[in-house]
Amino acid sequence: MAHESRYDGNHYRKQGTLLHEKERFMHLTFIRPSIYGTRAHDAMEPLAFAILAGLTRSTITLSLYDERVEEVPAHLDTDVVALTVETYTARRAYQLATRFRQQGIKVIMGGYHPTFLPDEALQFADAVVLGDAEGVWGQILHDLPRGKLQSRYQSAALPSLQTVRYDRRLFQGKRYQPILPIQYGRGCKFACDFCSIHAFYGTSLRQRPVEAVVAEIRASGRMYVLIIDDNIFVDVPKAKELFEALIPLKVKWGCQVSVDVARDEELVRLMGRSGCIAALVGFESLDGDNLRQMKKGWNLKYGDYTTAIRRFQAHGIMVYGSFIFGYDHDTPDTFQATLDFALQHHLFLANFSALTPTPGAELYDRMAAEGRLLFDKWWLHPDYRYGMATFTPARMSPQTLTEGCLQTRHVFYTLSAVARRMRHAAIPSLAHVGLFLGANLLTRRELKGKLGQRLGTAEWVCY
Ligand code: B12
Ligand code: SF4
Repeated sequence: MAHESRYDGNHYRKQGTLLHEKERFMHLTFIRPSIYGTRAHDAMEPLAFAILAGLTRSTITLSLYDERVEEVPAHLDTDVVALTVETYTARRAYQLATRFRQQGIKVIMGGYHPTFLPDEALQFADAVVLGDAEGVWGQILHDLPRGKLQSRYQSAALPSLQTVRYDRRLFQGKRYQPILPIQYGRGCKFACDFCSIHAFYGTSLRQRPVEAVVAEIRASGRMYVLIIDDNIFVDVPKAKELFEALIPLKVKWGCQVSVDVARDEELVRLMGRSGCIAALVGFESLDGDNLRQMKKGWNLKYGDYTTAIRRFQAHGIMVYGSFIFGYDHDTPDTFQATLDFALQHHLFLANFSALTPTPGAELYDRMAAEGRLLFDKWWLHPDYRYGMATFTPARMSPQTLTEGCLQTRHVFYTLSAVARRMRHAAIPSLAHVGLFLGANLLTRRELKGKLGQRLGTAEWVCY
């Protein structure tokens, strides 16, 4: 619907705001690249674009192509392409960016990877956004039609999450997972050396108002919710406030937590009562020396893993364990010991990943300083394959690290192991059964498609 009252040279007046003529007709296309340029079965709604759409005037035409659920057309009739870029998708993002810049389209990039490596991203983009978009998106939309796009944008202060609005209309009709991803807060109080979260958000912790989160869940009408916060317990009273508010909604939800929360039985009981049926727990390693090396020694401070897992399970929360192999105290025997642990504790899902130094994280700088990195920029290297070791481990060969992870995943996700884990997991409801089976079958399929694949497509990336 048009609201303009008066044309004024190059500008329109819209409800009291001055609007540049070109801005009025601007077409902006959001693109989420997929790791391999092909579909992914675990794709959820990309929240960054819901936020950008919520910050964009209705006079600007918006489109979205999410390569994980649809093909990105070879040619686009658009003024600007805005890509969200993670380290694993950087190669593919640069390929797409090159294609669209050759068509005379301006390219903007934001997200983790351009924040950590803006100079690299700027070889393929006209502008990059460092950090959160909320404080700078308005300026970009102002600069674009005036031909004044700057190469870097970064908010001077961390934007508050009090008024952030998620416009999800762009996702309509796309084949995403039926789970609603929702963000309550950003940041984590810990600083594990391998993690991008601390590198991206520093020590800042911000939360949205509970009422806004509850209203968003209600409006979605969805039954399953994933709270995507990296650690929902960065502020325990706030977490409790959210859980209390979730009880009347009767939704089933999942989240990511640090294991220390399990020491508080009342808290875990409240989680279960409010509908939490699955939690991803970052165990990372069974070895105390490894945990200390990664700055996660606190993982063992509040009790052992077995007690923590039993406590979650006793309150109807299935445990999704995250494990990393390759820290300096791991040996070839670590794989079997960790696999046995995951099977014996009937974990609902598990990640067994080769430690992968990503730019921006402290670990990356340490590995680089120690001369242990095997690739110059593994994320762009044509010889790198997903799941491959990217550095020389202290007590095993890179090949043993790659193969050990592969084999551990393989055994954990064989159909007989899935059936055994499910039989012994004392699953309390049909919703749990559905999630257990659905998520295990999906993960099996996703891993088969991902492991051993080159990032991006065969197109050349100059770096
Ligand atoms: C949920 C989630 C998933 C879901 C999928 C989510 C989805 N939408 O489909 C699943 C579980 C499938 C998943 C998979 C993986 N994930 Co993941 N995931 C997340 C998580 C927890 C939340 C993502 C999210 O919705 N964030 C909320 C939005 C609002 O934040 P945002 O994207 O950062 O956007 C803000 C800014 O970055 C910026 N911005 C972002 N994009 C753009 C673009 C433009 C143009 C602009 C202007 C601004 C901008 O503005 C936004 C608002 O301020 C993040 C951690 C996190 N907190 O973000 C990890 C995270 C993104 N994942 C990560 C990884 C490594 C993976 C995997 C590669 C893991 C693996 N080894 O297989 C896979 C594959 C991912 C892929 N690209 O295909 C890493 C990425 C690290 C990095 N350096 O790139 C993260 C940061 C986790 C971590 N702790 O390190 N993931
Ligand atoms: S606890 Fe999790 S989110 Fe927080 S810094 Fe460690 S790995 Fe990252």
